[in-house]
Amino acid sequence: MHALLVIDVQNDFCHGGALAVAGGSEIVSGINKLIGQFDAVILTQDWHPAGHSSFASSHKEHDPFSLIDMPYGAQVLWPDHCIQGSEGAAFHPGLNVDRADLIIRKGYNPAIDSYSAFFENDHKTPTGLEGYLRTRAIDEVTLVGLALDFCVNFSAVDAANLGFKVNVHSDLCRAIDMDGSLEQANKAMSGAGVSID
Ligand code: VGL
Ligand code: ZN
Repeated sequence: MHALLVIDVQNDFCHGGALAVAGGSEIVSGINKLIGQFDAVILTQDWHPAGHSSFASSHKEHDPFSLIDMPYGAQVLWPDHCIQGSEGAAFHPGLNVDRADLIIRKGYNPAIDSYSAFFENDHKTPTGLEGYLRTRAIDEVTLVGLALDFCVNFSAVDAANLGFKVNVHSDLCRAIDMDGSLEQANKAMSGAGVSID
């Protein structure tokens, strides 16, 4: 059983959004075309409460895209984005969401960011997705979406470490690419056994 995992194709990561990823909107129609080819379709939705600890606005004297130390490790500080219930947190209006079996929300814990669809950034607190996949006998996942060097990367590496067969369709992903993050992500994914095409 093979699932398509569509990562964070939300307005804030697309053209005009609060944390727009260059070319983010371009992947929507290609993702829609893929959706029919899988046994299961799962969407993730970045879903932060206002004042989330990953927002630069929550830390005095820190600019967006700077790094801080959190109890669980280094954290990039982001512009406010994907606030629960906001238009920015909604899926891109062109994405075919009707065929999704499951929507998994992440980043709702005010104190911990969650790039991965499987674990929060402490690499311990589960989102529940692993159990969902296993109980549906899904052993292979293909990932597409935003952003390739953050949420797609962390999700793909976690999935591989959990023992799933993992593919990333990089033509249906776009990257933020700050300070070599894309190169680092490609290394991490390859090292974990993720196949990237
Ligand atoms: C993401 C930064 C902050 C992502 C989410 O979807 O890659 N990046 N929140
Ligand atoms: Zn986020």
